[in-house]
Amino acid sequence: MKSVKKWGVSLALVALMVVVSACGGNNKGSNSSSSPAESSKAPAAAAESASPSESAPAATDKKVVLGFAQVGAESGWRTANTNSIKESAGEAGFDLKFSDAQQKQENQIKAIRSYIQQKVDVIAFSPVVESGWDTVLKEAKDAGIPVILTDRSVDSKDTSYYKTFIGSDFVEEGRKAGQWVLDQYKDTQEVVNIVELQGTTGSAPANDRKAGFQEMIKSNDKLKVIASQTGDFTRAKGKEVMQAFLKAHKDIDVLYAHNDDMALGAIQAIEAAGLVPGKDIIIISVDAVKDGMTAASEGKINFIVECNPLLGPQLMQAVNDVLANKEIPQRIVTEESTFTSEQAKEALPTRKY
Ligand code: GYE
Repeated sequence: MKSVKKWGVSLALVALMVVVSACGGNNKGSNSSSSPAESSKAPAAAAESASPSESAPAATDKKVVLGFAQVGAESGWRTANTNSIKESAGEAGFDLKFSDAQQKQENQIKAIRSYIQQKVDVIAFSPVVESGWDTVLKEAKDAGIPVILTDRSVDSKDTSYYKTFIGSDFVEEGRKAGQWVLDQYKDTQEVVNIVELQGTTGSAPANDRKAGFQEMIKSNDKLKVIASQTGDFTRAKGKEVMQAFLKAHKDIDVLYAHNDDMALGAIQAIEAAGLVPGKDIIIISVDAVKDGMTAASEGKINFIVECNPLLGPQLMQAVNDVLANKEIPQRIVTEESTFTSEQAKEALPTRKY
Protein backbone atom coordinates (compact mmCIF):
# COMPACT_ATOMS: atom_id res chain seq x y z
CA MET A 1 0.00 0.00 0.00
CA LYS A 2 1.25 3.41 -0.87
CA SER A 3 1.26 5.87 2.04
CA VAL A 4 -0.78 9.04 1.64
CA LYS A 5 0.85 12.12 3.12
CA LYS A 6 -2.06 14.33 3.99
CA TRP A 7 -4.16 13.18 6.96
CA GLY A 8 -7.26 14.84 5.55
CA VAL A 9 -6.95 12.93 2.34
CA SER A 10 -6.38 9.58 4.04
CA LEU A 11 -9.37 10.12 6.33
CA ALA A 12 -11.50 10.92 3.32
CA LEU A 13 -10.28 7.71 1.68
CA VAL A 14 -11.09 5.60 4.74
CA ALA A 15 -14.56 7.12 4.91
CA LEU A 16 -15.02 6.44 1.24
CA MET A 17 -13.96 2.80 1.57
CA VAL A 18 -16.43 2.31 4.40
CA VAL A 19 -19.23 3.71 2.25
CA VAL A 20 -18.19 1.62 -0.74
CA SER A 21 -17.93 -1.62 1.23
CA ALA A 22 -21.25 -0.93 2.95
CA CYS A 23 -22.81 -0.67 -0.50
CA GLY A 24 -21.01 -3.60 -2.08
CA GLY A 25 -20.27 -5.99 0.77
CA ASN A 26 -23.60 -7.73 0.76
CA ASN A 27 -24.06 -10.01 -2.21
CA LYS A 28 -27.74 -9.16 -2.64
CA GLY A 29 -27.03 -5.45 -2.94
CA SER A 30 -25.06 -3.72 -5.64
CA ASN A 31 -23.60 -7.00 -6.79
CA SER A 32 -26.79 -8.19 -8.38
CA SER A 33 -28.35 -6.60 -11.37
CA SER A 34 -29.87 -8.11 -14.44
CA SER A 35 -28.44 -5.97 -17.20
CA PRO A 36 -24.90 -4.80 -17.86
CA ALA A 37 -26.19 -1.29 -18.48
CA GLU A 38 -27.65 -1.13 -14.97
CA SER A 39 -24.54 -2.54 -13.36
CA SER A 40 -22.45 0.27 -14.84
CA LYS A 41 -23.72 2.51 -12.03
CA ALA A 42 -21.97 0.42 -9.39
CA PRO A 43 -20.00 1.92 -6.46
CA ALA A 44 -16.66 2.13 -8.33
CA ALA A 45 -18.02 4.95 -10.45
CA ALA A 46 -19.18 6.75 -7.31
CA ALA A 47 -15.78 6.18 -5.73
CA GLU A 48 -14.08 7.82 -8.69
CA SER A 49 -16.22 10.92 -8.71
CA ALA A 50 -15.96 11.36 -4.94
CA SER A 51 -12.19 11.01 -4.80
CA PRO A 52 -10.18 14.01 -3.53
CA SER A 53 -9.39 16.27 -6.43
CA GLU A 54 -5.81 17.28 -5.59
CA SER A 55 -4.40 13.81 -5.05
CA ALA A 56 -6.07 10.86 -6.73
CA PRO A 57 -5.98 7.59 -4.78
CA ALA A 58 -3.28 5.16 -5.81
CA ALA A 59 -4.45 2.37 -8.10
CA THR A 60 -3.91 -0.18 -5.32
CA ASP A 61 -6.39 1.66 -3.06
CA LYS A 62 -9.23 1.11 -5.50
CA LYS A 63 -11.51 -1.89 -5.41
CA VAL A 64 -10.91 -4.52 -8.03
CA VAL A 65 -13.73 -4.35 -10.55
CA LEU A 66 -14.82 -7.73 -11.87
CA GLY A 67 -17.34 -8.03 -14.69
CA PHE A 68 -19.10 -11.40 -14.68
CA ALA A 69 -21.36 -12.49 -17.55
CA GLN A 70 -23.47 -15.38 -16.28
CA VAL A 71 -25.33 -17.86 -18.52
CA GLY A 72 -28.74 -17.43 -16.92
CA ALA A 73 -30.80 -18.91 -14.11
CA GLU A 74 -31.80 -22.14 -15.82
CA SER A 75 -31.11 -24.64 -13.05
CA GLY A 76 -30.45 -25.29 -9.38
CA TRP A 77 -26.79 -25.67 -10.30
CA ARG A 78 -26.75 -22.19 -11.83
CA THR A 79 -28.38 -20.64 -8.76
CA ALA A 80 -25.74 -22.21 -6.51
CA ASN A 81 -23.01 -21.04 -8.89
CA THR A 82 -24.32 -17.46 -8.97
CA ASN A 83 -24.59 -17.36 -5.17
CA SER A 84 -21.05 -18.66 -4.82
CA ILE A 85 -19.69 -15.99 -7.18
CA LYS A 86 -21.56 -13.14 -5.48
CA GLU A 87 -20.59 -14.28 -2.00
CA SER A 88 -16.93 -14.81 -2.81
CA ALA A 89 -16.68 -11.48 -4.65
CA GLY A 90 -18.12 -9.79 -1.54
CA GLU A 91 -15.63 -11.61 0.69
CA ALA A 92 -12.74 -10.68 -1.59
CA GLY A 93 -13.81 -7.03 -1.43
CA PHE A 94 -14.34 -6.80 -5.19
CA ASP A 95 -16.80 -4.57 -6.96
CA LEU A 96 -18.77 -7.17 -8.93
CA LYS A 97 -20.72 -6.21 -12.02
CA PHE A 98 -23.01 -9.14 -12.66
CA SER A 99 -25.22 -9.81 -15.67
CA ASP A 100 -27.62 -12.64 -16.53
CA ALA A 101 -27.75 -13.53 -20.25
CA GLN A 102 -30.90 -15.63 -20.05
CA GLN A 103 -29.14 -18.43 -21.93
CA LYS A 104 -28.56 -16.22 -25.00
CA GLN A 105 -25.11 -15.77 -26.47
CA GLU A 106 -25.90 -12.34 -27.92
CA ASN A 107 -26.74 -11.07 -24.42
CA GLN A 108 -23.45 -12.36 -23.08
CA ILE A 109 -21.53 -10.69 -25.90
CA LYS A 110 -23.34 -7.41 -25.13
CA ALA A 111 -22.47 -7.72 -21.45
CA ILE A 112 -18.80 -8.40 -22.22
CA ARG A 113 -18.66 -5.39 -24.57
CA SER A 114 -20.17 -3.24 -21.85
CA TYR A 115 -17.52 -4.44 -19.37
CA ILE A 116 -14.82 -3.56 -21.91
CA GLN A 117 -16.34 -0.08 -22.29
CA GLN A 118 -16.44 0.37 -18.52
CA LYS A 119 -12.76 -0.66 -18.36
CA VAL A 120 -13.28 -3.24 -15.63
CA ASP A 121 -10.11 -4.86 -14.26
CA VAL A 122 -11.02 -8.44 -15.16
CA ILE A 123 -13.83 -10.06 -17.15
CA ALA A 124 -15.03 -13.53 -16.23
CA PHE A 125 -17.80 -15.47 -17.90
CA SER A 126 -19.35 -18.85 -18.37
CA PRO A 127 -19.89 -19.15 -22.14
CA VAL A 128 -23.39 -20.42 -22.88
CA VAL A 129 -22.16 -22.22 -26.03
CA GLU A 130 -18.65 -23.18 -27.14
CA SER A 131 -18.36 -21.41 -30.50
CA GLY A 132 -18.45 -17.85 -31.75
CA TRP A 133 -16.39 -15.97 -29.16
CA ASP A 134 -13.24 -15.00 -31.05
CA THR A 135 -14.31 -11.48 -32.04
CA VAL A 136 -15.37 -10.32 -28.59
CA LEU A 137 -12.45 -12.08 -26.89
CA LYS A 138 -10.07 -10.28 -29.25
CA GLU A 139 -11.74 -6.98 -28.33
CA ALA A 140 -11.07 -7.66 -24.65
CA LYS A 141 -7.49 -8.65 -25.38
CA ASP A 142 -6.91 -5.50 -27.48
CA ALA A 143 -8.32 -3.44 -24.59
CA GLY A 144 -5.81 -5.11 -22.27
CA ILE A 145 -8.50 -6.65 -20.05
CA PRO A 146 -7.72 -10.19 -18.87
CA VAL A 147 -10.48 -12.77 -19.31
CA ILE A 148 -11.11 -15.82 -17.12
CA LEU A 149 -13.47 -18.60 -18.20
CA THR A 150 -15.45 -20.36 -15.51
CA ASP A 151 -17.67 -23.44 -15.67
CA ARG A 152 -17.89 -23.75 -19.48
CA SER A 153 -15.18 -23.30 -22.07
CA VAL A 154 -14.87 -21.92 -25.61
CA ASP A 155 -13.50 -23.65 -28.71
CA SER A 156 -11.25 -20.70 -29.71
CA LYS A 157 -7.96 -21.88 -31.24
CA ASP A 158 -6.13 -18.89 -29.77
CA THR A 159 -5.84 -19.71 -26.08
CA SER A 160 -4.15 -16.38 -25.37
CA TYR A 161 -7.67 -14.90 -25.37
CA TYR A 162 -8.13 -16.13 -21.80
CA LYS A 163 -5.89 -16.58 -18.78
CA THR A 164 -7.40 -19.77 -17.46
CA PHE A 165 -10.46 -21.98 -17.52
CA ILE A 166 -11.80 -23.03 -14.11
CA GLY A 167 -14.38 -25.78 -14.20
CA SER A 168 -15.32 -29.42 -14.39
CA ASP A 169 -14.22 -32.08 -16.80
CA PHE A 170 -17.57 -32.71 -18.50
CA VAL A 171 -16.31 -35.60 -20.63
CA GLU A 172 -15.24 -37.35 -17.45
CA GLU A 173 -18.70 -36.74 -15.97
CA GLY A 174 -20.27 -38.38 -19.04
CA ARG A 175 -17.84 -41.29 -18.68
CA LYS A 176 -18.82 -41.80 -15.03
CA ALA A 177 -22.49 -41.93 -16.02
CA GLY A 178 -21.73 -44.35 -18.85
CA GLN A 179 -19.54 -46.54 -16.66
CA TRP A 180 -22.36 -46.95 -14.16
CA VAL A 181 -24.78 -48.04 -16.89
CA LEU A 182 -22.15 -50.40 -18.28
CA ASP A 183 -21.69 -51.99 -14.84
CA GLN A 184 -25.42 -52.27 -14.13
CA TYR A 185 -26.14 -54.05 -17.40
CA LYS A 186 -22.94 -56.03 -17.85
CA ASP A 187 -24.75 -59.37 -17.98
CA THR A 188 -27.79 -58.30 -19.95
CA GLN A 189 -28.94 -60.57 -22.75
CA GLU A 190 -31.61 -58.12 -23.82
CA VAL A 191 -31.38 -54.78 -25.49
CA VAL A 192 -31.43 -51.84 -23.05
CA ASN A 193 -33.29 -48.85 -24.47
CA ILE A 194 -31.80 -45.56 -23.32
CA VAL A 195 -33.22 -42.09 -23.84
CA GLU A 196 -31.04 -39.03 -23.38
CA LEU A 197 -32.01 -35.52 -22.32
CA GLN A 198 -29.24 -33.28 -23.57
CA GLY A 199 -28.27 -29.94 -22.13
CA THR A 200 -28.35 -26.69 -24.10
CA THR A 201 -27.45 -27.35 -27.74
CA GLY A 202 -23.88 -26.35 -28.50
CA SER A 203 -22.89 -25.96 -24.85
CA ALA A 204 -19.72 -27.62 -23.59
CA PRO A 205 -21.49 -29.71 -20.92
CA ALA A 206 -24.03 -31.03 -23.45
CA ASN A 207 -21.39 -31.89 -26.05
CA ASP A 208 -18.99 -33.44 -23.55
CA ARG A 209 -21.45 -35.31 -21.33
CA LYS A 210 -22.89 -36.92 -24.45
CA ALA A 211 -19.45 -37.83 -25.80
CA GLY A 212 -18.16 -39.27 -22.50
CA PHE A 213 -21.30 -41.38 -22.02
CA GLN A 214 -21.15 -42.70 -25.58
CA GLU A 215 -17.47 -43.55 -25.21
CA MET A 216 -18.24 -45.87 -22.30
CA ILE A 217 -21.43 -47.58 -23.45
CA LYS A 218 -20.25 -48.33 -26.97
CA SER A 219 -18.34 -51.39 -25.76
CA ASN A 220 -21.67 -53.17 -25.12
CA ASP A 221 -23.88 -53.31 -28.21
CA LYS A 222 -26.94 -54.18 -26.11
CA LEU A 223 -26.92 -50.62 -24.77
CA LYS A 224 -28.79 -48.48 -27.29
CA VAL A 225 -29.62 -44.77 -27.20
CA ILE A 226 -32.98 -44.80 -28.97
CA ALA A 227 -33.76 -41.08 -28.59
CA SER A 228 -31.70 -38.02 -27.69
CA GLN A 229 -32.97 -34.48 -27.57
CA THR A 230 -32.21 -31.20 -25.82
CA GLY A 231 -34.15 -30.18 -22.73
CA ASP A 232 -32.11 -26.96 -22.45
CA PHE A 233 -31.06 -27.81 -18.88
CA THR A 234 -34.49 -26.77 -17.52
CA ARG A 235 -37.13 -28.65 -15.57
CA ALA A 236 -39.97 -27.52 -17.86
CA LYS A 237 -38.22 -28.66 -21.02
CA GLY A 238 -37.09 -31.89 -19.38
CA LYS A 239 -40.71 -32.70 -18.61
CA GLU A 240 -41.94 -31.76 -22.07
CA VAL A 241 -39.34 -33.79 -23.94
CA MET A 242 -39.77 -36.80 -21.65
CA GLN A 243 -43.51 -36.70 -22.33
CA ALA A 244 -42.74 -36.88 -26.05
CA PHE A 245 -40.25 -39.73 -25.50
CA LEU A 246 -42.86 -41.70 -23.53
CA LYS A 247 -45.41 -41.22 -26.28
CA ALA A 248 -43.05 -42.32 -29.02
CA HIS A 249 -41.43 -45.26 -27.19
CA LYS A 250 -43.26 -47.80 -25.07
CA ASP A 251 -40.17 -49.59 -23.88
CA ILE A 252 -37.77 -47.10 -22.29
CA ASP A 253 -35.43 -48.76 -19.77
CA VAL A 254 -33.02 -45.95 -18.88
CA LEU A 255 -33.03 -42.16 -18.87
CA TYR A 256 -29.72 -40.30 -18.96
CA ALA A 257 -30.30 -36.61 -18.21
CA HIS A 258 -27.42 -34.14 -18.54
CA ASN A 259 -28.56 -32.38 -15.34
CA ASP A 260 -30.75 -32.87 -12.28
CA ASP A 261 -33.34 -30.29 -13.28
CA MET A 262 -34.18 -32.07 -16.53
CA ALA A 263 -34.30 -35.38 -14.63
CA LEU A 264 -36.70 -33.81 -12.12
CA GLY A 265 -38.95 -32.57 -14.93
CA ALA A 266 -38.80 -36.01 -16.55
CA ILE A 267 -39.76 -37.67 -13.24
CA GLN A 268 -43.00 -35.68 -13.29
CA ALA A 269 -43.72 -36.91 -16.83
CA ILE A 270 -42.88 -40.51 -15.88
CA GLU A 271 -45.15 -40.42 -12.82
CA ALA A 272 -47.94 -38.82 -14.85
CA ALA A 273 -47.65 -41.73 -17.28
CA GLY A 274 -48.28 -44.15 -14.39
CA LEU A 275 -44.69 -45.41 -14.23
CA VAL A 276 -42.33 -45.53 -11.25
CA PRO A 277 -39.16 -43.46 -11.68
CA GLY A 278 -36.05 -45.31 -10.51
CA LYS A 279 -37.78 -48.68 -10.98
CA ASP A 280 -39.68 -48.86 -14.27
CA ILE A 281 -37.21 -46.42 -15.74
CA ILE A 282 -33.68 -46.23 -14.31
CA ILE A 283 -32.50 -42.62 -14.07
CA ILE A 284 -28.99 -41.19 -14.18
CA SER A 285 -28.27 -37.47 -13.98
CA VAL A 286 -25.49 -34.96 -13.43
CA ASP A 287 -25.02 -32.10 -10.88
CA ALA A 288 -26.01 -33.47 -7.44
CA VAL A 289 -27.82 -30.31 -6.32
CA LYS A 290 -30.18 -30.55 -3.32
CA ASP A 291 -33.36 -31.34 -5.25
CA GLY A 292 -31.57 -33.96 -7.32
CA MET A 293 -30.02 -35.51 -4.22
CA THR A 294 -33.42 -35.55 -2.52
CA ALA A 295 -34.93 -37.41 -5.47
CA ALA A 296 -31.97 -39.81 -5.36
CA SER A 297 -32.44 -40.40 -1.63
CA GLU A 298 -36.05 -41.31 -2.40
CA GLY A 299 -34.88 -43.79 -5.03
CA LYS A 300 -36.29 -41.79 -7.96
CA ILE A 301 -32.84 -41.08 -9.37
CA ASN A 302 -30.55 -44.09 -9.28
CA PHE A 303 -27.18 -42.48 -9.87
CA ILE A 304 -25.90 -38.89 -9.87
CA VAL A 305 -22.57 -37.65 -11.12
CA GLU A 306 -21.47 -34.62 -9.13
CA CYS A 307 -20.68 -31.30 -10.82
CA ASN A 308 -19.47 -28.72 -8.34
CA PRO A 309 -21.00 -25.22 -8.77
CA LEU A 310 -19.05 -23.55 -5.96
CA LEU A 311 -16.47 -21.95 -8.22
CA GLY A 312 -16.48 -18.50 -6.58
CA PRO A 313 -13.46 -18.86 -4.27
CA GLN A 314 -11.26 -20.29 -7.05
CA LEU A 315 -12.35 -17.53 -9.39
CA MET A 316 -11.52 -14.72 -6.93
CA GLN A 317 -8.15 -16.31 -6.27
CA ALA A 318 -7.46 -16.43 -10.01
CA VAL A 319 -8.50 -12.77 -10.39
CA ASN A 320 -6.03 -11.75 -7.68
CA ASP A 321 -3.28 -13.87 -9.22
CA VAL A 322 -3.86 -12.48 -12.70
CA LEU A 323 -3.80 -8.90 -11.42
CA ALA A 324 -0.62 -9.64 -9.46
CA ASN A 325 0.91 -10.99 -12.69
CA LYS A 326 1.38 -14.42 -11.17
CA GLU A 327 1.65 -17.47 -13.41
CA ILE A 328 -1.55 -19.48 -13.28
CA PRO A 329 -2.34 -22.81 -14.94
CA GLN A 330 -4.32 -22.59 -18.21
CA ARG A 331 -6.74 -25.16 -16.82
CA ILE A 332 -8.05 -25.55 -13.25
CA VAL A 333 -10.19 -28.68 -12.87
CA THR A 334 -12.66 -28.99 -9.99
CA GLU A 335 -12.84 -32.17 -7.90
CA GLU A 336 -16.05 -34.20 -8.05
CA SER A 337 -17.53 -37.53 -7.04
CA THR A 338 -20.66 -39.62 -7.68
CA PHE A 339 -23.70 -40.74 -5.61
CA THR A 340 -25.92 -43.79 -5.59
CA SER A 341 -29.35 -43.49 -3.85
CA GLU A 342 -27.83 -44.78 -0.59
CA GLN A 343 -24.91 -42.37 -0.74
CA ALA A 344 -27.27 -39.51 -1.56
CA LYS A 345 -29.26 -40.27 1.61
CA GLU A 346 -26.09 -40.06 3.69
CA ALA A 347 -24.72 -36.92 2.04
CA LEU A 348 -27.95 -34.92 1.96
CA PRO A 349 -28.00 -33.50 5.52
CA THR A 350 -24.63 -31.78 5.11
CA ARG A 351 -25.04 -30.75 1.49
CA LYS A 352 -24.46 -27.03 0.90
CA TYR A 353 -26.34 -26.66 -2.38
O1 GYE B 1 -24.70 -28.97 -15.14
C1 GYE B 1 -26.46 -27.43 -15.52
C2 GYE B 1 -26.43 -25.98 -15.79
O2 GYE B 1 -22.57 -25.58 -17.10
C3 GYE B 1 -22.04 -27.24 -15.52
O3 GYE B 1 -25.25 -25.81 -16.57
C4 GYE B 1 -23.04 -26.27 -15.99
C5 GYE B 1 -24.38 -26.86 -16.32
C6 GYE B 1 -25.04 -27.63 -15.19
O4 GYE B 1 -27.54 -25.45 -16.29
O5 GYE B 1 -27.36 -27.74 -14.50
